[in-house]
Amino acid sequence: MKLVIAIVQDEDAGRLIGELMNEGYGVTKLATTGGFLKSGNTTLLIGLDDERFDECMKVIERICKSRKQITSAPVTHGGTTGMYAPYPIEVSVGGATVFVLSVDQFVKF
Ligand code: 2BA
Repeated sequence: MKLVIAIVQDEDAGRLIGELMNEGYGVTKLATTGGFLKSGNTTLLIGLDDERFDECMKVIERICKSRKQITSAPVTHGGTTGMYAPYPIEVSVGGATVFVLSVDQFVKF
């Protein structure tokens, strides 16, 4: 069994969850915040059997789109973080950032 942790953009989350649920996956949605942009994104926890892993990754890849975003760059000045440079930068966010973990044990009470 595996646990897929997928960080996706909010814009894609609803459709991705719908599709995964239709396909019979169990999904938990967490409201999360990206450390760099400091804006909201969505993290999905998906526990699945190994045989379903490839199919799940294909669904994520198909639905989650990469988008450009303009932001002011967070900078560090003399150990002080969280200040912003006065010029905008363009970053490419997502499709999806996916971590895959092997699950030792899965228990439901
Ligand atoms: P954020 O941390 O808000 O990052 C948004 C996008 O900003 C990133 O897109 C990347 O293109 C850019 N970016 C991030 N850190 C940067 C830096 N130090 N300098 C320049 N540009 C930077 P993605 O790579 O697609 O990441 C989307 C979101 O996935 C991230 O949002 C974060 O929430 C998560 N993420 C990405 N890599 C991660 C990792 N190694 N561990 C945990 N979460 C991660």
